[in-house]
Amino acid sequence: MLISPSQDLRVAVVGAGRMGADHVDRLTHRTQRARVSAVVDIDAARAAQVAAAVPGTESFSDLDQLLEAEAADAVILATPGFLHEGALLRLLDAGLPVLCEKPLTPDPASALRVVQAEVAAGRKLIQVGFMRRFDAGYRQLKQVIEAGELGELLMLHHQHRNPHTPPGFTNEMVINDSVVHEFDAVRFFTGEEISSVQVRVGRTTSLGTSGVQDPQHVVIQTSSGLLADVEMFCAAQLGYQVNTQATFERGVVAIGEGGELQITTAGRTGQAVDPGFVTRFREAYDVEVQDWVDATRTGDIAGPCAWDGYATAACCEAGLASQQDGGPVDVPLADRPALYA
Ligand code: ISE
Repeated sequence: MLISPSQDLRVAVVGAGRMGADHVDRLTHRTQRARVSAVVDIDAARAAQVAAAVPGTESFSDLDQLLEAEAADAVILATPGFLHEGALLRLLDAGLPVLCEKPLTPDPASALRVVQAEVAAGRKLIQVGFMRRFDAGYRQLKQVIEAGELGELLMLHHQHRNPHTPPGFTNEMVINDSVVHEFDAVRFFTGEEISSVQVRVGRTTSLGTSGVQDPQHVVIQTSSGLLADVEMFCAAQLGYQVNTQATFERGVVAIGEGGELQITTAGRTGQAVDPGFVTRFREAYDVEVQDWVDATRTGDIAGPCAWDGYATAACCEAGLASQQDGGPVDVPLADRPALYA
């Protein structure tokens, strides 16, 4: 699809929950060369309420209505993951580009069906919303790895801490909702597939959801043998923290820590901790959406693709299997189609 330079890309936001509403705000106030043309949510009142914030925006309660009305050039899909497969297959069929919030789908079998449908369509229409790849620190660390100035990358250490667990939180969500980002980060930093995943649990906080083992310790091995470990702590109470330390042959590079204002007041000194991922990664989301808009206008994508969504879903499945007995579990992958070479 080629959009003429004088026209804005018409974007429909499908799913008007927290992330969907955040994308409507971003597209309206901070994104160039695009506008929200429609909001879709199964809750028609919610869709209308979010659409009302942007004059001239239509609202629909169903994706088919949007497609019939031809009210969008592209879609941001922000519904829960279990609804993604059906929506993505319909969007591929309609030839509409889509930025799909993670996960691509909740399991590798359905993710592979989406990959196969895109391969059959013959072009990349799906970008997956792994927004950390657009974070300045992540990009700088990737450059340091590629430049090789500090020698070979030897290990990665990740800490991922959420303030609280939402109602209904489960052990599976620790991996599928949160560690999935670390799987993508390790693949992004190393450029390699992950070959095995091991999840171990030790002491559990008394401040989380009953029945959920938290924190969890995840050891990831890539195809060349690099080891990465993750402390995933979902009810950490302290705010939202995402840090990575990369150990090289001749040094260590840390991202996520420091760089913020050092504030001294009322007998204490230190740095503020972000309340959640929407603020911690606000700039990354902005860059992600702007790059996606600009690539979409020329018929391209600008970031992680459906294959990345499939590969991380396979890692999650191995993580869930490892949660059962704590042992390492291999990550089997289908052959990578030429479309994703
Ligand atoms: C949440 O769903 C996200 O996607 C955040 O980026 C992640 O940091 C958090 O752990 C998840 O719960």
